[in-house]
Amino acid sequence: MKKVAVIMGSASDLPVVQKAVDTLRSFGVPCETHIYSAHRTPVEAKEFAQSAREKDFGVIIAAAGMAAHLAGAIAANTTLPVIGIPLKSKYLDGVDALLSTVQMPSGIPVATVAIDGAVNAALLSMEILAVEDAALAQKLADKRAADMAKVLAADAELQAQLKN
Ligand code: RP5
Repeated sequence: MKKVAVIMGSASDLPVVQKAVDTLRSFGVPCETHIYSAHRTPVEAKEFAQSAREKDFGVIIAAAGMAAHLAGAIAANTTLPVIGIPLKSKYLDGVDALLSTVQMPSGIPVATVAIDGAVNAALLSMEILAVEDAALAQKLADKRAADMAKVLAADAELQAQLKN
């Protein structure tokens, strides 16, 4: 199976990014996590992106806050699919990172999830890998079914409480 790379701009991003790593691990999908910054370590970020395909990565997740250029900078240096996670920061609540990540120029796509949307980033990365992996696709379908059962159980409980 191809690996998923999970890159974050700073060690301070780890509490949110950890949820992506945990989600990938819970599905048994191999992943590798690094701290590379578009601004503070631009050479390392570029070299990682340029070598990712030959290192057997299939998808790259890139998480950053503030003027979040990491996902775009990585996407500029690979044709692997790149998923951007805009991270919430203390001044602009993550809208700064959301706009920086989502508003990519034509030709360099970044699939942007919600602010702090680390779990969805992991799920989307696995949906991409699952195009060519039936066993992984089945695991994703099982999770959807389990999530649906939880909502239906919560509704049944609500109906009983409210005596609808
Ligand atoms: C971004 O700047 C990082 O992704 C992080 O979200 C933000 C702040 O970084 P630190 O100052 O906490 O290292 O590049």
